[in-house]
Amino acid sequence: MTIHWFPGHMAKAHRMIREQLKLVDVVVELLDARIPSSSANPIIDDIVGEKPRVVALNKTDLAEPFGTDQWLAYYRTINRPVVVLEALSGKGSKELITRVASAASGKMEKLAAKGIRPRAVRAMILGIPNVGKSSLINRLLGAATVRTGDKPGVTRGQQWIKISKNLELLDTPGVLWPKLEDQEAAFRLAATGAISDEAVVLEDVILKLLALLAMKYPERLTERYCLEQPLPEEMGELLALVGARRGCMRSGGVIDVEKAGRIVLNEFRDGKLGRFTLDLPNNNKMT
Ligand SMILES: Nc1nc2c(ncn2[C@@H]2O[C@H](COP(=O)(O)OP(=O)(O)OP(=O)(O)O)[C@@H](O)[C@H]2O)c(=O)[nH]1
Ligand SMILES: [Mg+2]
Repeated sequence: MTIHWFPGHMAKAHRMIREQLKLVDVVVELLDARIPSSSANPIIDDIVGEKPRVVALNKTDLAEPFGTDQWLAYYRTINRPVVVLEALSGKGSKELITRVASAASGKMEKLAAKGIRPRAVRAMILGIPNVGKSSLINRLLGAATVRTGDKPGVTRGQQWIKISKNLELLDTPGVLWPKLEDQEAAFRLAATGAISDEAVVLEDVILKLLALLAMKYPERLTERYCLEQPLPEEMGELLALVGARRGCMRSGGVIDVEKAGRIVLNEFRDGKLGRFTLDLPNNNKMT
């Protein structure tokens, strides 16, 4: 299975992002705290150029705290402003605003020195599909102004939103990059829901996820699905056990392993199997 997802709307979004960048003072790079390196766009340096950049590690409620701490330390060593965020609850969003303002302060001072009237800071929010860009904007506004959803590819156009007299944010469509060179990273993107389920062989993603969970986190599976250790080595058998526990039956009393697989995938994505950090800094990945 090769995972690849770069539909036409993403190529178009890349072009729009490059055009809009001229108007922007700061770029907020939203990363998924569960997979900070897999969710980082490898061409972002090229896209962003010299613009000030703030990293926001989002969905930290779904990531392991020790992993998030390691990523915070990493970004501090490379002197990049970084914020821990939960766009859904709003935790960390005030700190993000402060960071954005300070990242833009140099530019604002230059404008003031030229006698240009103070204006709102303009920040663009960039990130992979489904990472929480639109949720962040809604949270900051305190209202469901832009559309969000639990699948990738919800935002299609870009939209400037006035957050306050001091800040305007540009919501952008989630983008991946033309070639997912690192297929392990691509798997993590698919498993966490950044790649459309329709664009992958979902069964393969589920089997690989299950193998990862069985190897690294067997106790989470035994606890959640009331299974006994040791777990079967064959993933099909393991899915059948999950299916039996959850009453996934086809007619004739056959266990519906496909349904069982989707349950595991959804519960992994929702945090019901616990918090996961699948990437650590310095390529010290968890799988
Ligand atoms: N658990 C958790 N879920 C979040 C968080 N932030 C966003 N979400 C969920 O993630 C999903 C995607 O959110 P969106 O805001 O639509 O993501 P997006 O980055 O705008 O996605 P695209 O427009 O498709 O690029 C939604 O189901 C949100 O509820 C968070 O901090 N924690
Ligand atoms: Mg969106």
